[in-house]
Amino acid sequence: MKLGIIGLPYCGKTTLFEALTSDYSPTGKIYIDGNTRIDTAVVKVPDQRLDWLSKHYQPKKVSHANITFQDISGIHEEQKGLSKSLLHVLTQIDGFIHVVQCFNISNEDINEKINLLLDDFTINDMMTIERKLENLSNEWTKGGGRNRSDIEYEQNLFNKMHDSLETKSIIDQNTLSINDQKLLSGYGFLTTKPMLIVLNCDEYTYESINTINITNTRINHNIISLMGKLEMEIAQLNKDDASVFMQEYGMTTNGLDQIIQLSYEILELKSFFTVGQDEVKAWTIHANTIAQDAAGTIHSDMNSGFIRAETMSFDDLQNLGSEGAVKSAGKLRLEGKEYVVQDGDILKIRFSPPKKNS
Ligand SMILES: Nc1nc2c(ncn2[C@@H]2O[C@H](COP(=O)(O)OP(=O)(O)OP(=O)(O)O)[C@@H](O)[C@H]2O)c(=O)[nH]1
Ligand SMILES: [Mg+2]
Repeated sequence: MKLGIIGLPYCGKTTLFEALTSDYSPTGKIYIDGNTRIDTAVVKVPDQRLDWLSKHYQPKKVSHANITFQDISGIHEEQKGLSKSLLHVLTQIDGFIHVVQCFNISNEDINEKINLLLDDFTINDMMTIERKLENLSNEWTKGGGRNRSDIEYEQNLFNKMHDSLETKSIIDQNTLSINDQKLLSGYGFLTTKPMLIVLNCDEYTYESINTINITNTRINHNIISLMGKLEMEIAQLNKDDASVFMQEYGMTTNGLDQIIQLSYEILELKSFFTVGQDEVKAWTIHANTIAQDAAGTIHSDMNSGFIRAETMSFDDLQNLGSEGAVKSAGKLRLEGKEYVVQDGDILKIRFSPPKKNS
């Protein structure tokens, strides 16, 4: 899963990227044209449940869930629209962290800063739809190809999305059927992708940021404020020094962990665990993943030969203290392949291995 860190020039993208990835070396650096540069790093998702499980099982190895961040430069204020090569990158990404400069500027300018980029996204999706409608209309006039009712169906769908962009500035996925969403998934519409807005403050604006009325209707709860530069400095300190530093600035939470966890949430990801003496591991799945598919993320043989998933919840294990106690309390379940795996489930997959050719 890949999140792109985007924003206007000098808003603090690289500062945030470096803070988020301070423990990891970037895995790749790509220049896609003269203006655009992409740095990539894979980061562990902090999870207190995994910490507890590794204390409990004392495994040889502990494996966290991962998330990939990309620092994407090259979006410009003065430029009208997004360049073709940049668009290509943005459409491939699963979600965005949109950094907004809230240091050295007055509070009144913040809404404007947020909207500049969001408007580009809206306009871009509109243009894609208009091009598509034009093609559909040509197809209709020419005839001889696809069924006319299929063309009409798509025309209605794309017109509906165009209306949504005009009234709400986004393509509202909630108004689309699952089939329509599938039909549209290849287009990579920017306004359908989840976005976390990070208000990047200094010590002065951080104090007052909560009183700012963010007026944009496209934003709901996916918004967080932090002091990017301070977070980067803290990320480079050892644990003890970091906590002294945080106390000094009245910081009670680790902003970076919060961002990583929120990223996971906006992408609608969940974790299940596998446990044992060899390894305790967090696995990433989409919300609504069924047990057989979850098993497939561990190994394809577990998917094809799936029998049952022995399941307990992390909370039950933590509250009752041992697997034996969970079993005695009747809370160890045998779930079938259609079971929708819940966040925090601990699974043992029973499966029949494929027969070897003799
Ligand atoms: N005061 C203050 N300065 C910051 C903060 N975050 C970044 N800066 C400064 O702003 C400048 C730009 O920061 P970068 O992180 O390079 O911004 P960027 O968005 O990556 O910039 P480009 O990639 O050039 O578009 C640097 O001089 C940073 O030190 C912050 O939270 N507070
Ligand atoms: Mg940068």
